[in-house]
Amino acid sequence: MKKRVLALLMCVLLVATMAVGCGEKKDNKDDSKATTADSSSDSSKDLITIGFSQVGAESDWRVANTESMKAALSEENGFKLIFADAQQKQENQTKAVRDFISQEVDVIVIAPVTETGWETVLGEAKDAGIPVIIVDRMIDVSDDSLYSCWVGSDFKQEGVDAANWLVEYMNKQGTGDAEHNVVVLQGTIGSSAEIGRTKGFDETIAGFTNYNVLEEQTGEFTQAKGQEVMEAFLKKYDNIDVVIAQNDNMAFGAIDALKAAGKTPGKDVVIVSFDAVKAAFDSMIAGDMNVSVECNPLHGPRVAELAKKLMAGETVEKIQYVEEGVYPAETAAQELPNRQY
Ligand code: GYE
Repeated sequence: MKKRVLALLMCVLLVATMAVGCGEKKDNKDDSKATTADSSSDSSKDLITIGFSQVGAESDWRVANTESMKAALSEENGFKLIFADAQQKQENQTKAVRDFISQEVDVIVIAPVTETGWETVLGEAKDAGIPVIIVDRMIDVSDDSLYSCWVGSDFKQEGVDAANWLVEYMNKQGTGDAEHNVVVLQGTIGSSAEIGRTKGFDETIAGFTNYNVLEEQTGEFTQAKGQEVMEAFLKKYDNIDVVIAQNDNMAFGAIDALKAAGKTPGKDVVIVSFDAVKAAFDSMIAGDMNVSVECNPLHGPRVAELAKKLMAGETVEKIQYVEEGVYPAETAAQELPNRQY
């Protein structure tokens, strides 16, 4: 019995000494080291974990977008980024978002492949209390509380700009009243970039009855598919004098197809494109492309700022458009050195 009491007393003493030891440590010199070590592990705990579901790597634009996001959502900037490439398939994005939820990330960022099909999985993110930032393309949901905010381009305006540029160009060439036969290489069907550019262009050009849109077909935003679809158009129609390519990479494919068919893109056939990536400026300088309507992919810094604000409980603007211009061939040589992507 006595032994037990003694053992108990010793235990109490030991615990008390340890407690005092801890208390003392707070004030002694070693404390600075402990604080530094603690704060560094704390700071790694403080990183905001972002799960980013990216569309894929289908175009120069997309690659520039990924680079911008990775650079801005870096550890130095206070983030831990989990990056998932959906390879242009929305079902991969749904899976990625579910993985992010089970990993309990702080914020989910999605560049959606298509606009529809988001309700269920975003409902799951909402139930888990994880804020969602949509970037680049938009989503079509009836309940807009399923995402915190969106940042991207006004794709319909880009389509309007393309049509207006074309009409003005033909007027300047002195062929404003002539018949013009247009083919359109569309992006991924159901993506905001395709929907907006198609609508903006079609609605505007419909106001000019001498412009005939012969056919619109998807080239999936890739160079290879753009070339393939253009080859098929060339077999079917011998009177094409305008190509609207809904991104630069499809335009590059179309240019190759036209050259292979003995045509002179940029002259016999006017090439109107979107994105304004560096390679498009090279193509304009070479005389192959006539214009590229800008679409800015450098969303990383805006997304980083939004994520920090959301984590701090601040309110953010729901919809944010980025500013964009139109770059015709005659400006290309002067503009190329200023291009960031
Ligand atoms: O135009 C295209 C890319 O959604 C704006 O996706 C983006 C589009 C861009 O593949 O090149």
